[in-house]
Order: sequence, then structure tokens, then C-alpha cells
Amino acid sequence: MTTVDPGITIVRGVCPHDCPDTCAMLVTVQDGVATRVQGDPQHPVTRGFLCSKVSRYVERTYHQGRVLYPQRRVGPKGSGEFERISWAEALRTIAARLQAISAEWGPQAILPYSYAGTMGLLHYGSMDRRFFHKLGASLLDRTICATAGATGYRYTIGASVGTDPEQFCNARLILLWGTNTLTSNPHLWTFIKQARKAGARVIAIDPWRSRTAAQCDQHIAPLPGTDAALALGIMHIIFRDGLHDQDYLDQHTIGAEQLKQRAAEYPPDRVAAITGLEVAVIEELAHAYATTAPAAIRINYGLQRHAGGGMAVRTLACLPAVIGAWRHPAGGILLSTSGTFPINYNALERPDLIPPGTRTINMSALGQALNDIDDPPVKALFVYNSNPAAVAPDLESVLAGLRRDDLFTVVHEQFYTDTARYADILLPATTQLEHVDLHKAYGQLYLAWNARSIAPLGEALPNTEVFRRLAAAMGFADACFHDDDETLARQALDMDHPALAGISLELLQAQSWSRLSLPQPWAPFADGNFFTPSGKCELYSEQMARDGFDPLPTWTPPYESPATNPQLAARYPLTLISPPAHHFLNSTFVNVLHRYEDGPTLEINPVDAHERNIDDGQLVLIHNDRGGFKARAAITDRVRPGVVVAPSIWWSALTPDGRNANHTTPQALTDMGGGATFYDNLVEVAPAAS
Ligand SMILES: Nc1nc2c(c(=O)[nH]1)N[C@H]1C(S)=C(S)[C@@H](COP(=O)(O)OP(=O)(O)OC[C@H]3O[C@@H](n4cnc5c(=O)[nH]c(N)nc54)[C@H](O)[C@@H]3O)O[C@H]1N2
Ligand SMILES: Nc1nc2c(c(=O)[nH]1)N[C@H]1C(S)=C(S)[C@@H](COP(=O)(O)OP(=O)(O)OC[C@H]3O[C@@H](n4cnc5c(=O)[nH]c(N)nc54)[C@H](O)[C@@H]3O)O[C@H]1N2
Ligand code: SF4
Ligand SMILES: [Mo]
Repeated sequence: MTTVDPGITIVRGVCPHDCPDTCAMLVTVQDGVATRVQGDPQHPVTRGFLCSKVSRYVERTYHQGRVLYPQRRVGPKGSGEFERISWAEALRTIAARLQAISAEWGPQAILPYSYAGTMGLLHYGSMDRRFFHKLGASLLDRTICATAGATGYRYTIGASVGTDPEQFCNARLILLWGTNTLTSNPHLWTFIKQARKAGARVIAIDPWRSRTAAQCDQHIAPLPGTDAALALGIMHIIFRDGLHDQDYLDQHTIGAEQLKQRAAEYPPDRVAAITGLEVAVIEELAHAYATTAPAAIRINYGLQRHAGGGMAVRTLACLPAVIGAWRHPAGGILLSTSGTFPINYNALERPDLIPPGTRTINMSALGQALNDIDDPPVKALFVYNSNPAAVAPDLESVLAGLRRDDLFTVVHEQFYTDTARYADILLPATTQLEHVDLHKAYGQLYLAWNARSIAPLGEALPNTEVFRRLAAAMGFADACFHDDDETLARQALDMDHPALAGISLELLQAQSWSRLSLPQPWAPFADGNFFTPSGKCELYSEQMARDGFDPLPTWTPPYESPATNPQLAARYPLTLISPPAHHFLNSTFVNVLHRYEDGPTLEINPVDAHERNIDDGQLVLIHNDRGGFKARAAITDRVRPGVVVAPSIWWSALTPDGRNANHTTPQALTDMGGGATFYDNLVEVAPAAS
């Protein structure tokens, strides 16, 4: 904290949102009121700027839609009608209901539901995990975002470790593959711009000409869910033309010969047919990739929201080894830096408190969990850090579950979200300015400490404190329920690991952030040392064979596409992708910043629009057997025929018909990791009455 003028201080914070950049923020506080947030100019990744969302964090914090007091539902579920109660009464009511449900149905009838409303290690998962573990509640498999890709990447590389994003400035070729960098990872763009200045070529591979794709030197638009075939086609050409790095393959990989044989099954004409790309484009891409060094690939999570999402990432992760790109710090591939951070999750979450045999419920199939699971059924749902009534797939099913009269729902929230409206008990949550937290990142290599800059608004409480108090109300006597936030942070950092050498909580509190203690420059796999069981890049994976997968890279077709499910496509011929709108962060900021987005829209190609008599700007209904939602048509060649795009994730109250894209998305899971398949989604579009 720095005092600028009498009454004005600058507090050093961290952006808590689910974004790879984890920006360092400077919060100006005047007489106890936050007046401004800025990016820390000293931070090597933040570089003094915040995105268009979080630069308005003060507006969000003081927004009139904040939940400020505990409340009890007085109207029908979903109506959002509440009356104020005290914290004491709220905690008493929750404890009594959880105890009664536990006595009648067993504790596994209680389901926590949380995701990444905050990425802070304390408020993402610490006291809450301890509480539900001690209670014996069902475990939640947190799969909604990243588990397919993380699992696939792990089979090939061994851990979520990849190219240092700060090294992208030294790359000569950058593939932005299934990621909308300018929207979802904007601070990487700084390094990409530097690389371009030095002559690098940047190629976007995305079925949609996103904001990012439009800025690249080239945009390659494969059909959704066909990336693994494209990667195998690239490998085919590289092996065919002898452009591979035999020395790297010999020394640091397993299965190069088998991979070569597998790639032989993907000649350019076959890959062209699968991906909808021209042979010449695939040939040129393969040659550019193999002959431009260093070559860096950025994948994020967009491309793995398909049936074969895990296998796609596993396959792409083989590419750098084939050409030896890992030799250079600026070569390789980056999915997430998350696994570079040694964090003591066992100390934070205390899995030792879980009763043996406790079941696990997959969050990506919440609708099924609420409607179909027996033995025991879910009788209580405790939601925090998430807004499932907007973000979960197959919302018709989720909402039917949330409407159940016999379901006791607690929601701990900052805002009256779509989910909050279904709460029996609604609890007020602090924002990042009102609590402390410790942060790692998934798109850079800095640990950071978020200091508290203002007092909590109303009666808002941080997640950790809510679960401390609930543990007391439930009579949990274990000492771990008394740990305060600083103690939790110390426990998280209690690892004997070289990457934490010299880094302590005190250091982070004093200077706000610190790069992990890694060699500079950081070239994680220049000499092999992969995190796989063999220590090599596993082009062939024994572990995958044991887990029932093809041990070699392969293309896994979408569940829903005209080529792979013609019967379904006869009724629903268009693939819908519903990626984040630029000013939204999943469903966060929608209530605050929707004025910057042009209402719910559907981007549709002129050919598809013409066939359906759809005019530009017209209201359309996008639908399939799961449900439908309305949006305004934007006729554009940003999407190819057969693909439509609905920037998301809208709050129901702000849409024309109270529904959003997730009324059409499926609960089907990815090939591995149990992930959600949001973009594996066939729909039809028709003109709608206003
Ligand atoms: N502004 C903003 N930033 C965010 C978020 C946000 O909501 N808003 N969300 C955050 C979160 S939680 C995450 S997980 C990340 C996600 O960030 P990204 O990984 O960038 O994910 P998406 O935007 O979902 O998808 C990226 C791109 O993948 C494309 N895509 C879809 N299907 C395919 C495919 O089959 N193949 C290929 N090659 N491309 C495909 C989409 O058209 C989209 O342009 O961003 C984070 N950052
Ligand atoms: N159609 C479609 N659906 C998608 C996606 C998509 O691209 N398309 N993306 C998917 C992805 S990648 C993800 S990660 C999920 C995201 O889904 P969620 O993790 O649910 O993310 P948000 O919608 O941002 O909701 C987070 C909520 O947490 C609240 N919150 C923030 N901080 C705190 C806190 O400290 N305490 C408490 N108690 N609450 C807090 C916020 O106010 C917000 O309402 O959505 C998925 N859904
Ligand atoms: S959302 Fe991402 S880009 Fe925006 S301030 Fe937060 S970390 Fe930075
Ligand atoms: Mo995500």
C-alpha cells in the first residue's frame, strides 16, 4: 500500500477472474472508497493495462445489483423474491437443513457446485473443500472448462507446463489455434505484436473469423471439431517430406515410428475432406510450421469443447516434438502454465477428510444430477463462484432441477444472477477489493498477493469466512476450520520446490507479485525431461492404452456434425459455437457491461441466411431438440456456411425470450476428462416473431 495524498492510497491487488493473464492491479482508494483500478506498469505481463472488462471493476463493485445481505426466498423458485434475514438466521437455517437432509438421505444428498468466479487459491477452493469433505457431501468433478484438454495434454507432455508466454515475442511463427487471444488472453497479444514487428508470421486456426483471427496474417477456418485431423495431416506432410527433427524424436520421445505410421493414414486429400480446407492450404501450413524456427503454438480451451477435445489437444501437443521446436525457449506449445506452480492443494483442501467411497458428480451434467440421480438423489445444492443457471449446458434440464420444490438451494453470490434467483437462501459475497487472496496464473508465471483495498460492502463475506462460520454452526471441531486467510495462504505455499525458492507470503505481501524461480530463459523441454511416466514426450502412450484410448494420436469425430451424424443434421444442419463475447467474462460482467455488446446476436453466413429467408438484424430462433433461444441475426462472412456463432454468455433477464445459447448445448461429455461439449452442437435457425 502506498499513500499518495492524505486520504488517498494505492493498494496492490490482482484480477481474480478466470482468464490466463492474472493481471496485477493498482487500486486507488480515497477515504475508504475505491475510485480507480489500473494495470501495474511494473508487472512484466500486465504492462500497465487491464482489459475492457476489469478496467470497470470499480463500477462492478459498487453496482446497484450487488447482493448485500443474507436473504430468504419468499416467492416461487426463480422469481427472485426475497426477504432480508440476519447472518445468524441464515447460518442456522442452512446448518439445520443440511443436518436434516444428511440424517434422512445421507450426506451425499448434498452437492457443492462451484467453479472459477474467482481464481484466488483461497476463495476458489480451501475452507469450502474442507467443509464439504468433513460433511461427507458428494464430490464435484469440476469439468466445465478445461479437463478434456488438460487430460489430453497430460498424456503427451505429463503436466500443464508449456512455452513461457513472455517468450512468444521471440517466435518467428505463431499459430493461434482455437483461441481468441484478443478477447480471452489479451496480454499475450503484446508479445505477439513484438514478434510481428521482428518479422514473425501469425496464423489463426479457428472456424470463426474472431476478433483475433481478423488481426492475423492468415486465417485458416477448419470445420469445428476437426483439429486433430489437421494436426495429423501436418505431421503426414512433415514426415513425408523429411522435415522432422529425427535427433529430437530419437532422444526425447516415445513412439516416433508408430506416429509416423499413424500420420501416413492422414494424407492431405483425406484431411482436406475432413476439415473442409484446401490441400494447398494444409501443405503450406505444414511447410511453414516445419521450416520456421522458433515456432510457437498457443492453444487455449476453445478447441477442446468437442467430443474429441481431449484427443485433439493430445494430438496437437505432439507437433513441437516432431519438429524439435522445444529446443528453443520460444518454440513449443502452450495450453496452460498452471502445472508450473507448486501449490500444496492437499493442505488447502484436506482430501484426507473425505469419507472413503464418496461418490463424484460431474458438474457438466448438472441437469442429469438434479433430475435423474438416485441413491441418494441430490436434495441440497450449495452454489458459489458459479452461475450454472446461465453457464451450464442443457439449461432446460438444469432449470427443471433448480425448480424442484424438494431441492434446498443455497447461493453465495455478489449479484442477483440467474442462479441466485433460484436460491432458498441467498448469501452476499465480497468482491476482490473486499478480501485478500493468493493467486497463481494459467497464462503466465507469476505468483501474486491480492491485498484488501476496501471494507466489505453491506454484510458481504468472503467464501472462506462463510465456510468457517458454517463449520462452527455444524459443530465441526477440527482445528483446520479455524485457519485464517493468511494461514491458508502459507499452507498453499508450503512446498519444498525449487520454483518457490526465495518466495514467501511475506515477500508477496511486500511486493505483490513474483515470478516463479525458474531458469531464464525458460525452455522447459529443450533437453526432454517431460513430466510423463517415461520422462519423454509420449507420442505413443501406454497409459492411454491402459485407460482404454487409442495410444496414438487420432481424430475423434464430433458427436454432432453433418459428416458424422447426417440423420441429426437433416433436422439441425448448422453447428453452433457460443464463445465468450468480448466484454463478458463467462456470465460475469453481463449485468454491468451489456451496453457495450449489441444484444444477443447470431452470426450467420449469407448463404445460410438466404436459404432461410433471414434478413440482417432480424430476430431469429436458434433451436434443436434440447431447446432454443432468440437472437438478432448478423449476416456475415466471418462464419463459413454451416457454422453459426452466438457470442455468450447472456443473462436470461437481458435476452429477448429469457433464454441463452445454453438452452441448446448438450450434456454429452468429451472423450476424456469428462469435459463439457458446448461447441459440439447442431441447431436450426428460423426467422422469429419479435
Ligand atoms: N473476455 C473474456 N475472456 C475470457 C473469458 C470470457 O468469457 N471473456 N473466459 C475465460 C475462460 S473461462 C476461458 S476457459 C478462456 C477461453 O478462451 P479460449 O480458449 O480462447 O476459448 P473460446 O473463446 O471458448 O474459444 C476460442 C476460439 O475457439 C474457436 N473454436 C471453437 N471450436 C473450435 C474448433 O473445433 N477448432 C478450432 N480450431 N477452434 C474452435 C472459437 O470460434 C473461438 O474463437 O478464456 C478466458 N478469458
Ligand atoms: N455456451 C457456453 N457456455 C459456457 C462457455 C462457453 O464458452 N459457451 N464457457 C464455459 C467455461 S470455459 C466456463 S469456465 C464456465 C464458467 O462458468 P462460471 O465459473 O460459473 O463463471 P461465471 O459465469 O463467470 O460465474 C461466476 C460467478 O461467481 C461469482 N463470484 C465471483 N467471485 C466470487 C466470490 O469470491 N465468491 C462467490 N461466492 N461468488 C463469486 C460471480 O459474481 C459470478 O456470478 O462457463 C462455461 N459455459
Ligand atoms: S480479465 Fe484477464 S485481461 Fe482482464 S484484467 Fe483480468 S486477468 Fe487481466
Ligand atoms: Mo473456462
